[in-house]
Amino acid sequence: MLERISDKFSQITREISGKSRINEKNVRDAVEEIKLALLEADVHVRVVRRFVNRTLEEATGEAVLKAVQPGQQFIKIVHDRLVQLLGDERQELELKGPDAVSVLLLVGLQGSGKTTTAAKLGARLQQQNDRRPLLVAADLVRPAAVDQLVTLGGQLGVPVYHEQGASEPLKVVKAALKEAKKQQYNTVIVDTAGRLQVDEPLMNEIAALSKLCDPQETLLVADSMGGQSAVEVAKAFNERITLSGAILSKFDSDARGGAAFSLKTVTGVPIKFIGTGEKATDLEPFYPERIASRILGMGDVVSLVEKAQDTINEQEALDLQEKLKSEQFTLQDYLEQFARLRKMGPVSSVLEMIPGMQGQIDPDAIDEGAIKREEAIIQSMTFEERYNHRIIGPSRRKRIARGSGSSVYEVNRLLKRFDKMRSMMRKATKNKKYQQAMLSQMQKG
Ligand SMILES: Nc1nc2c(ncn2[C@@H]2O[C@H](COP(=O)(O)OP(=O)(O)O)[C@@H](O)[C@H]2O)c(=O)[nH]1
Ligand SMILES: [Mg+2]
Repeated sequence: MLERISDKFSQITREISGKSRINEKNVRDAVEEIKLALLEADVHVRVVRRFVNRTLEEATGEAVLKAVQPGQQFIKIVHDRLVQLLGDERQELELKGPDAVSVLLLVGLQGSGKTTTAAKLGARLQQQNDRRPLLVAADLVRPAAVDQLVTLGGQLGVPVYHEQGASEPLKVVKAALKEAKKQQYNTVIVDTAGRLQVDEPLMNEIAALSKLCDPQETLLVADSMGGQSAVEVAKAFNERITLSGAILSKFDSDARGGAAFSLKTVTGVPIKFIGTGEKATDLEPFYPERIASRILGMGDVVSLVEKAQDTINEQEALDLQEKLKSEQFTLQDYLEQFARLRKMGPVSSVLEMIPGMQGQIDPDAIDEGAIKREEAIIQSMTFEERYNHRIIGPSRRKRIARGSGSSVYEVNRLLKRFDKMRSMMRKATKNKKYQQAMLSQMQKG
């Protein structure tokens, strides 16, 4: 699945993420390589051009080039752009509630995987408590098509409505809808006939079927390996009968991903599922995010960058540094650091990331309980006190101790330590080399 395009992209990301500094030329070179990779993957040329322009626009800005980890920032931009090409959010099926009948009309060329996909969808929906699917054999062109669906349905335990020897799909579908009402099937999946290419008789038949059954979902099943021709097919269908989504079959055999990358942008039709094999379970929801990460060979990089961004973004890091330098680092900041950093793991590993702390602390000596008590103490202070702990007099210390379930001794000790730590940090931040190390440490997460 996507081996070729993944290889290319992983190579590009490896190269650029290894650089500690990048300039505009590095970015342009990388984007050029990406462009070639996309074209080679059979992505629509207009889509590629747009991708290139937007990525360059975003990635050559100061914010990226001057970032602490510019390579990773760049990759993040590419990643987000790819996600956008693939359609952003995961698109669910939009069906009526369980008390009404929802129809899914599957359309596409011959051999694109409609019948297989109909069965897979049936099996999938049957797993849901609120769905009672009925498959409908409305491909009456190929003699074996009805039998194929009946066999698949039988294997999966999904009922199939079919009429032996029927020749009019409209009649069959009409009868199937009646049957669904009667038997309380609420999800009717109609398998239709394909042609070798898009032609008038096919379109007419599909349009008539669509009119008859007023489908909630009209899903194009397209062979992923077709690349741009799959996109052309989608366009043709969508012009005649509005498609609500596409299912890319045979995604498992598609090394390039051209269809996946162009379809949404060119036609506006979202990809809802991918077929990933011949078995009934080989149907997966289409997650743009996961595909993009897979292609970049960076599942973990993205989540790491996001984690680090979530934890502390660069602006915050710089603000913090400024505060440290000017002695405006307050107990509130200290508290926020703990809260933020705790999200990332055990306190002991996280403390190493606090400015000025690296190498100053023996991680084994850290008592997590003590840190929780410190947090409680700070939380018992007013905001004013957190911003300027020097105003905390003896009676307030007593109150704070009581409020946090600690002793006055512990409150005093915290305040003393905080003063000491702050002056230590201030010294550290005046050292340029140290600053750099700190920032990169913080960004790395
Ligand atoms: N590897 C793979 N094969 C598939 C997939 N979907 C369908 N096929 C195969 O493609 C062929 C044509 O499928 P079929 O459902 O009969 O296409 P239809 O003519 O559109 O109904 C069959 O041999 C299927 O097993 C898929 O996601 N992966
Ligand atoms: Mg078929």
